[in-house]
Amino acid sequence: MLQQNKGAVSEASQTADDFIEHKALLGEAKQTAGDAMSRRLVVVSNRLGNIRDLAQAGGLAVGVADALARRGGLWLGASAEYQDSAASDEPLIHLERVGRIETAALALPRQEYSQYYNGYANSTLWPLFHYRLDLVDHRSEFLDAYRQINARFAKALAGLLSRNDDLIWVHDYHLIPLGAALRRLGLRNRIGFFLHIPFPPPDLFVATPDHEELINDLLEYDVVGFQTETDVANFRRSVQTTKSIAFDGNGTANANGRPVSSRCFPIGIDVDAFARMANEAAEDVQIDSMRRQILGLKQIIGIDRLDYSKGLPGRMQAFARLLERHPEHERAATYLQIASPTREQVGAYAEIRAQLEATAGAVNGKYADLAWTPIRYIHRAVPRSRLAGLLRASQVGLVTPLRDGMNLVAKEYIAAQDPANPGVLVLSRFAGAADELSEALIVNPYVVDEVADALAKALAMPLEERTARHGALLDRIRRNDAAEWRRSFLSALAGES
Ligand code: ADQ
Repeated sequence: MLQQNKGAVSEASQTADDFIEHKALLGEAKQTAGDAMSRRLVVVSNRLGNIRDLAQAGGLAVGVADALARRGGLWLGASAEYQDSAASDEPLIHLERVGRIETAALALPRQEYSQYYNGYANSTLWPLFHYRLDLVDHRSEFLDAYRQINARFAKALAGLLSRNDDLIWVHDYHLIPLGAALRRLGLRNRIGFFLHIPFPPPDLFVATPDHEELINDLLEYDVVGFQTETDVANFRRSVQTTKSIAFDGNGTANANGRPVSSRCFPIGIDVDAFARMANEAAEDVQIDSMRRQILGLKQIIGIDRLDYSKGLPGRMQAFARLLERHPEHERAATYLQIASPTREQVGAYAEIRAQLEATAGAVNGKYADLAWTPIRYIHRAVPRSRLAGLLRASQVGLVTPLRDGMNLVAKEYIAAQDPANPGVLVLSRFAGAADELSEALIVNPYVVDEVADALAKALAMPLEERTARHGALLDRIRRNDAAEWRRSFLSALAGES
């Protein structure tokens, strides 16, 4: 049921205007750090995670749902339903409660949403932040829609807040201007922003004519969080270049008379939950694995959204090079690539799909015989429980993005392994995860021979070396897991660290 924001539920009955008036009556509430756990958490992301079925949820949803469930909280995201074009400009929100979590799905105008999501977010910012200036599409109507949608999110959120000590946690590149839009509405709450994707170096960042606006927006947050130290350094240098504002030794800068803290919070996974799922593999996954065991076939696996940042054609070429340079792997190794459809309205994604299908076809055409298909390529979303089983049943995890904020599949591969007989992770040095996972075989994905040789090394690695590497990696992903990620971000957001 969609309803007008005003009066939707008692707790959320204020409009933005009511809220500002209410705040004026209260006066500027003093911001104290307080106990992060006692303050309501409000999460905002472009889409809502599936909190009814967390087993099927990845990344962000796993990371924040637990915090929301424990302390109670609100999650605002765009609705899958669009706003009727004849509707008034009041935010149209569908509210639902699951346990202690309230979700608010905001209906947005279709055309404006598309120019914001397919346009500015995924045709301008995504390629720019993944160092792909060649793919950046600048259009003034994209930027206008991006700002307009962020203003709609801000108005909706202001109407849903009931307390000025609610902690607000904004996620990802879709919502960079949200903090500034909330400030314009008079909000003085602590607001934090976490960027899930890389932040480019200043030389690339200034290639967008909007760079100064984006930096001004980011400086309106109290905490700006990144996946890696490299991203933090790129951000700080970009602030220095565009605004001549420097960060101190603690990563804090003084902008607009307020401190802004910038730090790295590497995202992690729920290791035990993923390991359990991997252990309970579906029957057909087990049968497939037994069949390979009987045939003596080892499996290399890749799991990704079909995105040009993931380096998929190069990965297939590296597998073909493995067969060329190490012919003992012909009929002895097989490569399974699951690449789920994503952002198909954006031109660059149609191109990568065609390129990948052509590469898979060419390699199979050259090497396949009746008993052996070198590359199995699945262009469909696969349930997570199945993915976990497939990761466990694969002797090599191949994760070779050209640029990636973190890459959770790398961590999921480690969690899924049997510690007594683990597989080997081959990981791109350009994934944020490479900073933590140094016991993986780290490769440069641009050098096909290097990836092919790492695959050969992984396939031949003795048990003793595999268990030693895996043990160290497992320790690392346990230390930096999903709980630690949200604990450290929320403590910084509450001003406690
Ligand atoms: P993504 O680019 O989506 O996320 P990634 O971290 O690898 O990249 O994947 C997120 C989740 O989606 C994982 O849990 C994975 O299992 C799942 N997934 C991937 N491919 C799938 C498929 N084909 N079918 C089903 N599920 C699939 C962005 C950033 C990353 C960052 C995350 C989290 O680009 O760098 O790690 O956010 O911050």
